[in-house]
Amino acid sequence: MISRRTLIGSLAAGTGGLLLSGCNRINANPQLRSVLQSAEGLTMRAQRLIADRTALAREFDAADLSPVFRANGTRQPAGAAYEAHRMAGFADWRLVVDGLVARPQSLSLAQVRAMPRRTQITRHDCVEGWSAIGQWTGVPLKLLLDAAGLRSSARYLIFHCADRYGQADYYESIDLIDAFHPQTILAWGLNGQPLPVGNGAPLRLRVERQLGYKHAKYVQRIEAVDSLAGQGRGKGGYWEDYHDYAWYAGI
Ligand SMILES: Nc1nc2c(c(=O)[nH]1)N[C@H]1C(S)=C(S)[C@@H](COP(=O)(O)O)O[C@H]1N2
Ligand SMILES: [Mo]
Repeated sequence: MISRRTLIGSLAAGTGGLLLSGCNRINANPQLRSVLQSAEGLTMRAQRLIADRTALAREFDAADLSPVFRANGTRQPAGAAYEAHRMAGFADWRLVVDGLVARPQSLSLAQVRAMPRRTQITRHDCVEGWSAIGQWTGVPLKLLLDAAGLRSSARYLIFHCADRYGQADYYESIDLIDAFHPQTILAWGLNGQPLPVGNGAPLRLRVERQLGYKHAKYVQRIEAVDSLAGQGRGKGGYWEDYHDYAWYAGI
């Protein structure tokens, strides 16, 4: 597995600047770079990071779609329970939204699909060094959170997945800036079709300002918490816990 640093370099080189974020633009400007290396730059850098986080990820046209959207990591959760759901067309799948919420939710796939939807064509960037452009359709996460009524003590959302990866249950987490970002959706459709099993059926997270491993597939429960400490090994996700990946994987 290549490191995240290597990946960013190779992605940036391979996409002719598409992925270049504020940091790369700053690096090209020696004067600004020296300011940012100073103590004063610390504040500026922090502000820029916060300001940038609400910006939209680039959206593409239908002509840009990858011919095949690769499936990566778990391609089908093991075990009889998931297999039974798959055979039943996920009719009995439930999405639970609980934890620090006023009104815990347990929604069927039909109920999730009946909610207002957003469709977006975006590029997925995996740290293993590949990217793909797909069209995702799903419910804005904000609408699920509004239905559940987040308590003011909530700081993070944990996405509990139906698969194990390696030795542990796959999970991921995001903060509320990403949770309420307009392009953050719980997707049930890919390229105009129901989400394939390989890509996370029946529901998977799209959190477009972050790298691929943050996009939890096979989501069965979204838990609002005030700290990441009680989950897994405490670093906020499977890759964070077991492979030292960064919790914040913003792009
Ligand atoms: N539940 C679960 N979610 C997951 C993974 C996984 O193995 N299990 N792999 C992650 C990684 S590393 C990537 S790159 C994307 C792959 O999404 P895709 O299969 O649609 O390409 O899912 C992410 N979410
Ligand atoms: Mo990935």
